[in-house]
Amino acid sequence: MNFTIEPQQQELIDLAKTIAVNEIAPRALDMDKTGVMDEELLHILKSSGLTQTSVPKEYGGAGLDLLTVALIMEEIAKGCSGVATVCAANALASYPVLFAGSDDQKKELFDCLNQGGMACFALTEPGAGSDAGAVSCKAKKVEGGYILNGTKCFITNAPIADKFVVFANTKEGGGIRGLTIFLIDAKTPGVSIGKEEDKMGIRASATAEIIFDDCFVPESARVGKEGRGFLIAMQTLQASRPVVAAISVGIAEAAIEAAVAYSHQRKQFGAKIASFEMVQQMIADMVMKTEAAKVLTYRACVAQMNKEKKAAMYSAMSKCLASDTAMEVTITAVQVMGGNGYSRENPVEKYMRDAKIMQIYEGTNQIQRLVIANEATFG
Ligand code: COS
Repeated sequence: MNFTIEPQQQELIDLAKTIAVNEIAPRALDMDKTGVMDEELLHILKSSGLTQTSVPKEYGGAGLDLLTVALIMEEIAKGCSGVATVCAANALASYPVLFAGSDDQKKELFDCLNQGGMACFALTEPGAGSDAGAVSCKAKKVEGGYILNGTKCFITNAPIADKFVVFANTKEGGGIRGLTIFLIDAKTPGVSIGKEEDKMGIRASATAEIIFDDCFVPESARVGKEGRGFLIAMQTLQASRPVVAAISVGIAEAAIEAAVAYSHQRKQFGAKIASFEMVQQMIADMVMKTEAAKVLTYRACVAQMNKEKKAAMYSAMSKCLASDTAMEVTITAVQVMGGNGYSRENPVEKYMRDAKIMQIYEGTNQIQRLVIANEATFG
């Protein structure tokens, strides 16, 4: 696999690394405890371009390719994967507009992100998660636009978003052929934020319901054609899952770093535990599996960038392998660190809680295996 990172793109990856070390990691445990994103940190992320990684050059952005976005998110996730999730959610919300939006819609969303605005991708509902086609939020056609009614749940960034990319059904009987996308301003009458989740991990990122109550949006808010929403949702998730993989790799790398550092410092039976073969075996497995997940993640980005036929399969494989690896590696890191790993004074128990969501969001790993099996068997 060959890829080159342009010097300008490398600069942003290096900047992400510096910010992760100096600004994110020192605040991570505090944000984990309070469940609130640090305001000053959010400002730093916005002003350094890390919330705008998806903005194309022609709309005033850096025009980053997917691999660079993934490498940036990997660095941010080493500091805190909740923070990486906040930044990546803006990219996730951008893809439907990039793939199907009009020039005006792209301008609207990307101007907002460039000015420090935030966005969210609102697909999930109480009855539509893995079954993304089962969206019951209704968009009824009326004179000049649509009226939306329904509730979205588990929406990352909802409480801080200025723009919502919303999936609603325009067909009477529902079904995937009725799924339609709308770009909606958070201040639109009839839109409100519902219950905010008190989550196990990635607690720096806010997750909440969005409620639409007779919310009128003009026709110009519709992104792409009526009924094209499911296909665009699939294309979006295909593009975004390698980013989840990269965040997972970042978590695993942070866990390895903490476990290795601890193994050099902790002494038992008169020796550093790093010298014990059973500890070495745990570390060898952590490093080996993380490296494999990393290579597959970058491969999935390249497959997506080159529009390879098997890009959807690579995307699903990278997300599935990297998140399973992050889970395993973080559990092992806690084991290496023993009681200290279990303590909230050290970050590895946070990494373990954070890793769990990587196996769940943007399509559970069971769904990823379905996608992989479909392509491997019938593709
Ligand atoms: N790119 C483009 N089109 C795609 C696609 C992709 N990656 N994946 C599927 N499609 C298309 C198919 O080609 C098919 O089109 P036609 O009807 O024109 O033939 C259509 O979408 C339906 O595909 P399929 O029959 O495979 O759909 P299923 O209902 O069986 O569902 C899964 C497929 C389960 C894979 C899909 O619903 C899914 O990904 N679910 C998880 C959703 C998710 O990630 N939710 C998390 C919340 S969002 S953060």
